[in-house]
Amino acid sequence: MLTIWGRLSSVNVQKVVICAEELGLAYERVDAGGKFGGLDTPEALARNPNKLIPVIRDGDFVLWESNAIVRYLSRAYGAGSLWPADPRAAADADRWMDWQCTTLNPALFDAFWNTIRVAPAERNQAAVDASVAKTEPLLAMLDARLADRECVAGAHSMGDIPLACTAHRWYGLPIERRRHANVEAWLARLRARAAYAAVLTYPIT
Ligand SMILES: N[C@@H](CCC(=O)N[C@@H](CS)C(=O)NCC(=O)O)C(=O)O
Repeated sequence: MLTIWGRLSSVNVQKVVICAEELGLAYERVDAGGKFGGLDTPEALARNPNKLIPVIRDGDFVLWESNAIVRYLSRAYGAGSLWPADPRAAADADRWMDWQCTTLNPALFDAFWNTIRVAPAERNQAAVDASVAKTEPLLAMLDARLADRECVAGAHSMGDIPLACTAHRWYGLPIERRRHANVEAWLARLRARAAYAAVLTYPIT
């Protein structure tokens, strides 16, 4: 049985849960992190010395880093579906996963942090504005990518999962944003899948 440690309000945990749901895996999710704590017990530290979630255990194999977990589960249990059979399609999906964690997520983080996690009186509006200004061109890039494809790597794949979690967060922020019709349509298509619907209705907190 697969065990997933992490609270569902974390985008990084959301990725792993969507992946497990898409693959139809039997799993147990244990709330950890945030208000649940539990990241600095000796057992948790042995699983992940970074004191972060998500972490999984699959048999005797323990793994942390959300995108690495999505890749592992996809390759182990979704060869030919979440893990595309064509090496170029797999690399394409992989590339968009890296882009999510190295480029898109850092760009929108300040907008998320200051509008959701920081008390209104302490909000740094300049940081929100800078973050939105950095994120909009990236979403335009994703929008162009999705102009002639169902999903980022063609057919639905692991590449869509991290991006969808970040896009869900973006569209849940109380900010003014531009319309990106292809991104919005892609996110709606993903939300229509049971695995995404189970997670991407979770409020942004
Ligand atoms: N690069 C890591 C980042 C993990 C991370 O930052 N996790 C956050 C939640 S999104 C965390 O554990 N925060 C501490 C907490 O929730 O208590 C990954 O993608 O898994």
